[in-house]
Amino acid sequence: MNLSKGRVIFASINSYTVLSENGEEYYSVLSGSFSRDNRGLPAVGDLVRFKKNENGDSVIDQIIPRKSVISRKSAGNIYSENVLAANIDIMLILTALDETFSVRRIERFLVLAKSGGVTPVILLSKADKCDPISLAIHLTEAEEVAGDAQVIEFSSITGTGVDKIEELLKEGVTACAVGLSGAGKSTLLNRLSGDELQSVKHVREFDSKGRHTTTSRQMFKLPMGAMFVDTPGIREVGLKGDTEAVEEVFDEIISFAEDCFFSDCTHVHEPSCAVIKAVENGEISRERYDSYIKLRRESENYKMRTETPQEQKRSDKKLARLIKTENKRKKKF
Ligand SMILES: Nc1nc2c(ncn2[C@@H]2O[C@H](COP(=O)(O)OP(=O)(O)O)[C@@H](O)[C@H]2O)c(=O)[nH]1
Ligand SMILES: [Mg+2]
Ligand SMILES: [Zn+2]
Repeated sequence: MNLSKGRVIFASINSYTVLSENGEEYYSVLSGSFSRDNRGLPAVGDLVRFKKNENGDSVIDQIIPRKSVISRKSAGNIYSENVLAANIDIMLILTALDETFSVRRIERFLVLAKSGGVTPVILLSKADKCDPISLAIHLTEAEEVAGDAQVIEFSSITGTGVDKIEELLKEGVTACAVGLSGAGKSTLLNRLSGDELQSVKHVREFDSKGRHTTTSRQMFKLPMGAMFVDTPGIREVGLKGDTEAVEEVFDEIISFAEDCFFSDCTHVHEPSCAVIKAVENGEISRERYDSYIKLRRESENYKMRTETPQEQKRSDKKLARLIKTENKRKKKF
């Protein structure tokens, strides 16, 4: 079979747009022999092998292994993975400098980035709406949770800080913007791209040959060279079972754990716990600690629910223990 290589630049329910290596766009569906193995369905950013048809459209046959992925837990009570984008280099975590500002949400996205092998950058948007004092406070708050991630405040209206974002978006880079609906992702995309992408929110259409007739799609080429994925607003950012990613994001908390009495200390109820001590004497903020426990529990919960029956049995016991320790913690604080 004569397969071509391309990249998914638009994905919806069994309907995709694939950009071929020579820059042509093809309307695509999955082939009958599409192998789902454990990567699931194609997502925006996926590199795929696809077969062109005589009528000008195409079928996707397989996903080429991903080098990174932005994925979360599916919404609600479903314990499965929902891939937002694949093969992403930089996750642009947008948080508006207004009443929606939340470092807790930033922490969540940082875990998602670490977990998927994506470099996070924290973008504080709508700087024009924020007075200098609040701006300085929010900037410090963001830097406190950022770890090694860069923090940039910017405004798509005045252009402040946009040059710093542009510097990151060179040829060969794929960036994905995430954040609450209304955080300013699409406005940033428009600012970065100039006028060409005004049709961001238009419904896409294909001509009879299966090619795009509008400029609308989910992944865009920016004038500075990078590809930019604009995600629709994300309301729920459920974590999957990557507890190591949580520990990485909260590494200053973990660094205290070396001095805990028990080597398997959960830092919830144990005596001589150096983490709890650090919370009590103010070296770790209560909010930061609570956030760590919450995200860790969420990850552990996912992990347990996606295990095999044998693993599940062991985990049930562990879960019971966790609930017990959690109740003790509630009594304690
Ligand atoms: N004042 C101000 N408003 C902005 C800025 N960026 C976006 N907005 C406004 O915020 C609203 C939501 O922006 P949008 O880009 O659609 O957010 P998205 O849901 O994250 O894509 C729109 O009314 C924008 O005009 C900014 O830098 N400053
Ligand atoms: Mg948008
Ligand atoms: Zn401890």
